[in-house]
Amino acid sequence: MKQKNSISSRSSRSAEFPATMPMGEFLFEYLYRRGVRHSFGVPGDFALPTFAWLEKSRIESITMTHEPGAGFAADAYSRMNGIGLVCVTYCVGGLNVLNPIAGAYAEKSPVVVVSGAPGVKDREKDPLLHHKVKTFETQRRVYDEVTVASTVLLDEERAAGEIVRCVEACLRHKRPVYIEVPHDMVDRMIPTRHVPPIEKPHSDPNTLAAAMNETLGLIRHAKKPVILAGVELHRYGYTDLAVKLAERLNIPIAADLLSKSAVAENHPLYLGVYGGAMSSDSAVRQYVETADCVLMLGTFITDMNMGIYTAKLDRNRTILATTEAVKVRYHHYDDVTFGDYLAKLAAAKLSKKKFKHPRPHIEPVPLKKSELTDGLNMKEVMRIISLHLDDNCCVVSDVGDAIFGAVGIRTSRRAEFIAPAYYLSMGFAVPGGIGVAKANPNLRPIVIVGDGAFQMTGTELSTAVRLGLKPIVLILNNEGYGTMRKIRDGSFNVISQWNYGKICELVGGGESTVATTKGELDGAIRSAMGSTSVRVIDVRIPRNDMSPQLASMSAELARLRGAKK
Ligand SMILES: Cc1ncc(C[n+]2csc(CCOP(=O)(O)OP(=O)(O)O)c2C)c(N)n1
Ligand SMILES: [Mg+2]
Repeated sequence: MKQKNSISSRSSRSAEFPATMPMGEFLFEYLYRRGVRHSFGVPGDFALPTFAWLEKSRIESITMTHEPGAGFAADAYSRMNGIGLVCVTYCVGGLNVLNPIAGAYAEKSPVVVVSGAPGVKDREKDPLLHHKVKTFETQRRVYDEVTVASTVLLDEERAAGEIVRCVEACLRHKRPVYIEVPHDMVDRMIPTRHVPPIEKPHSDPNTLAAAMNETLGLIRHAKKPVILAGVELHRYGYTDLAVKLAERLNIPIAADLLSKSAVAENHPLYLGVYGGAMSSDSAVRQYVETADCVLMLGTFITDMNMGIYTAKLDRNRTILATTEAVKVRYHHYDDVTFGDYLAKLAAAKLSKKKFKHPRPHIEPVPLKKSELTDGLNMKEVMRIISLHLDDNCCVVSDVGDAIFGAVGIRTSRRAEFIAPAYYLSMGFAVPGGIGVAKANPNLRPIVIVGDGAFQMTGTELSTAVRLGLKPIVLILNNEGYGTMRKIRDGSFNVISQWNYGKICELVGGGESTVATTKGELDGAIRSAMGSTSVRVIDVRIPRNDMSPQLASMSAELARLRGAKK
């Protein structure tokens, strides 16, 4: 009788593995059981045997036009799905996808990178093999900088344990991991016996009690508390817990740029996006900065989230609880997990606070007949987009004024929103839309991308067409690198003016429109919403226009960088 080995799983998907399995089969089956359903990548000779196992597995493999696109798609997919996968070949592919993986590390997105690699035999005597950079270890060493775990599967005995260790680290830390698969190892039978059990992090009970004691004291005394709902609430599935806490205590909630959409924007306790000078409106900024207790739950304190250091949050009245640490005013509590802290907080005895909304939810104002022929500007573009969003939309924003302007999107329903709002790598949104649609087929990606960023990864529309996806892609066409022009202008901000609509002909699918007025944009989005294919809208924005958020941001950046305006 075959010996069986069981691996515990976070879900009912746990089942027994045969005592030995081909490495490639175990790798993809384990990833499948831990939640991966799609892989994004580009093959290569060292990776072909691994791709063959991927093809035989239950995971759908999606070939993209370029590895950065695969990386961004996998990142967006991981944010929505809880774990994602990118498969590439050695160095030429792996190093091509490095930037998106660095972004995933910075913004805590759980992506598993599987890279094909030279075989055990190839590595003997250190020959000059194609795709090798310095040593056979180069790619893995580079990846150690952007991952929480890495392994090269050179040892059959330890391979299963190494795969489990890396995948579990990815799930626990919500950050990328790297698994290198030598091409002559992937078909070998590996034992699944020595798979380590999954260890759950736990809190030190006394430290947890002390942290809670100080937290509750601060909340009890607060007359005007506020919750800043951070992105980790969404990543770790704690959003509902935080919203219930807010509802029970009647404490208002603000989001930040990374966590925008974590809370439904029409929730009676929702204030808007806070980010210092980059806040969605002055009422949000005013409320948060005059609160006597700011409860930051899962918040990333980044320069962007905090409006390039324009945020005024005094430590004396702040609590910061994340997966990394719990800090209450000037005290730092180690060994307290985010989950335990939130659970205790949610269960704590506290009385309701008084709260009067400074500016109850304002829905975007519908277009009047008299304004239909008006030209476009960023503020109006965001208003018009807001008018069309519903629960089935996911706004995927690229970097540039798309991301600043998106702070101004205010929906009447709960539309999702994702953006590389901290790492800020251009090229995220078009492939990101593909990742979103694969992670949740019920969501329609509304991609907002600058003309410059579109020129980086817009070719992935080809992948969207092939997969039958229907993103609506709004290209904010302001003739070049508008954001850079606002900080410091020069010939380096000039790009070629493309005929963007022609991309549909090039990729063999979709339809395109040009929008120069409010009425044309409104009509184009309405028509796109009713269509079942890729829609590209070339949105003509005056060269010198910018969103109100970018105006205050670029003034801050120019001041910090010392540029003369
Ligand atoms: C990969 C990458 N390269 C360069 C930059 C620096 N950068 C930030 S915004 C920007 C210009 C973006 O231009 P566009 O996409 O047209 O958006 P706009 O600023 O015009 O709204 C550049 C070059 C970046 N963030 N990411
Ligand atoms: Mg531009």
